[in-house]
Amino acid sequence: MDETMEQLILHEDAISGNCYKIRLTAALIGAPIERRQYHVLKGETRTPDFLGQVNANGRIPVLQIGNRFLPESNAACWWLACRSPLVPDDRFDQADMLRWMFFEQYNHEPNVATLRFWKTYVGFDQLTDAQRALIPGKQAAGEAALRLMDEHLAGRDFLVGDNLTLADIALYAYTHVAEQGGFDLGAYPSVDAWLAKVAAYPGYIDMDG
Ligand SMILES: N[C@@H](CCC(=O)N[C@@H](CS)C(=O)NCC(=O)O)C(=O)O
Repeated sequence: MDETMEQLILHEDAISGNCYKIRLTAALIGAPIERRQYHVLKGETRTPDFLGQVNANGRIPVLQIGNRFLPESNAACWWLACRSPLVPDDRFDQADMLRWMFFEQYNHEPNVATLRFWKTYVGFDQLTDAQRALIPGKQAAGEAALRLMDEHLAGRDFLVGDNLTLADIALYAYTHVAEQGGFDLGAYPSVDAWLAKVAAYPGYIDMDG
């Protein structure tokens, strides 16, 4: 099957950085993508139809490729870009790119993205006591992730090698809106400079695009 001919549909919520990663990857490689919206705050990814047909894990983003459904943002970015210059040729660099994408999912997104979601979209007053108790730990862990990126990016243009890769896209998505989660990006000057380089890349679209 020639999968390049298949229709691509992104099941998403426009407020989600995980969904934005996929839109940004598609824009950078020039892949047309149709968008289908769900409100996560209204539980629209938890309906029997969504769970049965789109993602049994009850979450967006899901990239629909023809009649197949691919959940997990970084897997979808990989599907789109694995044969493009957004993935390095060098075997070590390729693995290093994956290293940053796993770091994003384990150290960065659960802290930086969750605090943004709670503070900007759910609202402090609506949080449960258990969620409020998690805030200081997530703040500290998010700051540690941003610090590690900042140290790595000092003297570099991009996270891996000399070019933009999926590692940059994965980490850009929630870093550029980290202030909405209460993180001070002014404390990370190399991260700040890197954000500007990603935003200046040919084909870049912003989160509202
Ligand atoms: N690891 C997943 C995380 C997906 C995820 O957490 N999605 C959130 C929005 S960003 C969601 O669908 N939340 C709705 C829910 O859990 O009901 C990815 O990278 O795609």
